Amino acid sequence: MRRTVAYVAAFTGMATLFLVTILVTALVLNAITPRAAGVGEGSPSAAPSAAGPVGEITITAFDLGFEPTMVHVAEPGRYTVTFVNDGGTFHDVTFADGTVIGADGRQSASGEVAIGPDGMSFICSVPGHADGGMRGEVMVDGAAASGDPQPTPSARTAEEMRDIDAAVTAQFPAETAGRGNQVLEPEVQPDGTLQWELTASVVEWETEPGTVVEAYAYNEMVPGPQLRAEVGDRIRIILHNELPEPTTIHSHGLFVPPDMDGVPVISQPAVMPGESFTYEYTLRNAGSHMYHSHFMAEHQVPMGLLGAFVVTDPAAPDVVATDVDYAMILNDGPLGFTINGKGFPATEPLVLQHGQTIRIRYMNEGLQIHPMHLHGIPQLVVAKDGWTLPDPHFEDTVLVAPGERIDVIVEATEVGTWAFHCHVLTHAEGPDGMFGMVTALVVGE
Ligand SMILES: [Cu+2]
Repeated sequence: MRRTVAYVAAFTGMATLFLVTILVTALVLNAITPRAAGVGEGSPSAAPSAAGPVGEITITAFDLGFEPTMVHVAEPGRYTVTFVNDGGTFHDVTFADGTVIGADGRQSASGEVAIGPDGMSFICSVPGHADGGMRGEVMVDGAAASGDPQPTPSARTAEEMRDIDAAVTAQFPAETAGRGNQVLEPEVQPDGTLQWELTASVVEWETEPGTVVEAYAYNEMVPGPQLRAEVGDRIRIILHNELPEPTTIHSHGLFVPPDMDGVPVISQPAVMPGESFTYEYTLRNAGSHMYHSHFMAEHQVPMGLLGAFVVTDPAAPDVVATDVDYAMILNDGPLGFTINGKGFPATEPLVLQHGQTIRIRYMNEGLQIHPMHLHGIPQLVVAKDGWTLPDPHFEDTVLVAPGERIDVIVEATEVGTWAFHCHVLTHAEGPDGMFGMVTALVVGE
């Protein structure tokens, strides 16, 4: 029933947006200059003056960003670009005119780019990296000093900016391949033990329409399958490692025996490629918990080795029942800024009927803080890290730090469509409009 409501609302929204999408897409196709057209070296377009370089620019890349993000030059013209890649993996600097200069990790490269009077934006064109923060801008200081109005990003007109923004938003909720965070029913063993098998492997994952990145996944989904059980349950998780590197699983927030804690050497040997490992224990504490890799976790977790582990306690008198129970996993890194493995406009809207309630279990598996701001309706904060708060209180922006789980209850008192996004604004909006950690709460009549 609830699923039907969500489906119908999403479908209706998509149908109404469909015509708009067609119109706006036509406009945008005319407006956007091709970005990564000239992959290779040099600029495909001629410089304003064919004379030699007027100066030098140095841009340093790291995982995942540029230093500086704002490059100041004194005048328009052709510049020599030194690209230093301090990151551990391939990055490039792709300018808005199509000029691409790339280098493997710990390598450098050079090239030339022609900067016009309004400056030029640049990104790393490796899928997911621009959304992960690899964006910058070359600014021509003389232009600003001349008294002219500030140039708009990439020298777009106001109409182009409006139409590009509208074209992205009109796609919401966009279809993409794969859906993470799906509840995986356990296989109940003869002795009552709840058993799940999780296979870690490398997959191709579509984070937003047309953006397919390499990801690490449990059972081929990002986030991995959602596990649900009750306090007192005996549980068994069998991990199969099909990655090209070692891994382990740590059950984050749960009381477990020390040899089930998933830290290589300290609790167990690393699980090598082709090997399996069985985690087994009895659940002692309820709450919004997580499971994730604890081997090179700074790499494997942002790549997708994470999932929700929700433990309920039917005997707990202080836990409020809601109509909808929703785990919202936040992540950042090589897959971009994601909510349950997807970036806007491919994020999933939350759909409620007027008067219904939802428990949102925020879980931050990323490396950055994400203050989650819901428009229109306050959020009642009821639990932190699985522990019920003695003082539930309202917030409109709920800060979720790395590793934290915050539970909120939202009552659908206000009919309408409400934006719902991370309020670190660079996680939610860019020169092409909204992206990343943005979704919506839709409250029907
Ligand atoms: Cu954020």
